[in-house]
Amino acid sequence: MTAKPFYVTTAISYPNGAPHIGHAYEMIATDAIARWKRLEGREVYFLTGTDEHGIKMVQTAAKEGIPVRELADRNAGEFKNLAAALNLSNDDFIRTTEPRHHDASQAIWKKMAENAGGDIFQSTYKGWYSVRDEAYFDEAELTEKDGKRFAPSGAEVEWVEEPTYFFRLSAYQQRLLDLYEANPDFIAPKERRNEIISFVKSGLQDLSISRTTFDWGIPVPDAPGHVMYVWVDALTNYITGVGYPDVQSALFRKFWPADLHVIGKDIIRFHTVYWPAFLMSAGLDVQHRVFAHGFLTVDGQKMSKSLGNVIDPFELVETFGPDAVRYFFLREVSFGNDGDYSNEKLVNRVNADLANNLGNLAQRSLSMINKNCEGRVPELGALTDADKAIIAEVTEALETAQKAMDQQLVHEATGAIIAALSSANNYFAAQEPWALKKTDPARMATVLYVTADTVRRLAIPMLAFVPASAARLLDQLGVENDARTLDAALNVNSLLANCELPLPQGVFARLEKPAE
Ligand code: ME8
Repeated sequence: MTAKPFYVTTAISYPNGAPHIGHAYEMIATDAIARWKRLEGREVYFLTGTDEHGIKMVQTAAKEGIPVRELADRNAGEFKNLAAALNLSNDDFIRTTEPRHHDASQAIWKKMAENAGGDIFQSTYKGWYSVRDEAYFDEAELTEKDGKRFAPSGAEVEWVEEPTYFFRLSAYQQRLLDLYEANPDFIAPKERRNEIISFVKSGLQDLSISRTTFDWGIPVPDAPGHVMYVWVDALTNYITGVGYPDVQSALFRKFWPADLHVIGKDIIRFHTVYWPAFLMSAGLDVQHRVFAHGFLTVDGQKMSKSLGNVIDPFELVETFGPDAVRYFFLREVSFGNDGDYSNEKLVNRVNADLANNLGNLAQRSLSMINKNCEGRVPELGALTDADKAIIAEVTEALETAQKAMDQQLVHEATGAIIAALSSANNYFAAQEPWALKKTDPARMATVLYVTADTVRRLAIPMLAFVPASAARLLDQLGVENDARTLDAALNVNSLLANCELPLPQGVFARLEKPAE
């Protein structure tokens, strides 16, 4: 087992509104990845937070008639609450309005400006800007309708002309292509990688990186009137979070470069083109990998305030509980593709996999142990072919899940575990331990042991996905905390015979679809 540290981040969200399920989804998936790495025995640092500068924040606050800081404070609090409601295991929550982040952003700016080539220069930006995307666009990327122009996201763009600082992005074209070439796993999923490579090959323009028409941002060092373009400071959060500019700090040395940035598919360019170029310019190592997940729709439709179908993640957690919500997204959406939410799909998925499959197996085996084995882990006798087959299948499922998680294919990992649980349910039904009670109690004990050990081995990886419920299951099996690792899950038959177990209690209640 490798004990290499692992640094993973979510994107930081704009707190211009309350969090929606797209934000919740990204948090959940990243948390599952972080928890899995901890189960591997790695020291993990998991960062999430809010991206509080930029013109979008200014405009939203103006619409609400409140100071920008008030808007940022209110909604940043909501994002923090969401992390807690979803039972996230983040080690830090960064807000880009914090002093530590101002220091880091100004420090990286200076490094880029001082770089041998002098990567920052003053000029005038003339071009299109999308406030909703907080992004600049070339004329060629836009579509036109009724005299208005729109970015690929559908957001309207506006013409801006202002004196700004530029980052010499054009100088990084070849170095970026070399980076992608040398690191085939830098961008995932694969199709995204090809898109980015052709974008970079088509030629990179220098990037405007300061704004002069508003002041809600981090001041550019020694340049009165200029604040940093929001994406310069936003991306920098990933190094602020581990102590930059103190590159000698223990945190920075241990965790930078980040192992994985988890983001949505709309912001790949920022993470795989701009960010590595900034890092190279500042003389810092480039992150190892970026995984872009898909977008969520609701009942097949895009979420929007006007359609009134924006789902409040707090309400979801309130109705179904955090583990059900987590599980649904992790299993139902193929990570990297778009996904759809509906109450019905959630209820069906959670009932089928958690209540009827995992919950059922645990409850049936544990209550038989309670009644027939004096509430103690039974003795294991000689193994039959059927026992050996289910044990081997569980081992295989754990290996498949590990391979999937190495690629962040969370849905495949959960799928492998659930498939093994189905087989275990079939094994239990076929062995009919209840019928063995009178005829062959020793054989009954073996079947119950094999089943309980199977629940143990499959509940351990479930700690990454449904942490609270899986922990309750492991409590009921008397599994000590230090035995809750993937190595321990690979160890066969390590439940302690004769260990006294607590009274079994159902962990997964069947869900009802809420009334519309
Ligand atoms: O982009 N489904 O912030 P953000 C799935 N501040 N994911 C979604 C989604 C949906 N419907 N809507 C948004 C920003 N996301 C920047 C990031 S990082 C240095 C700065 C994802 O609040 C989106 O793709 O618009 C992004 O990864 C995250 O939620 C935050 O989006």
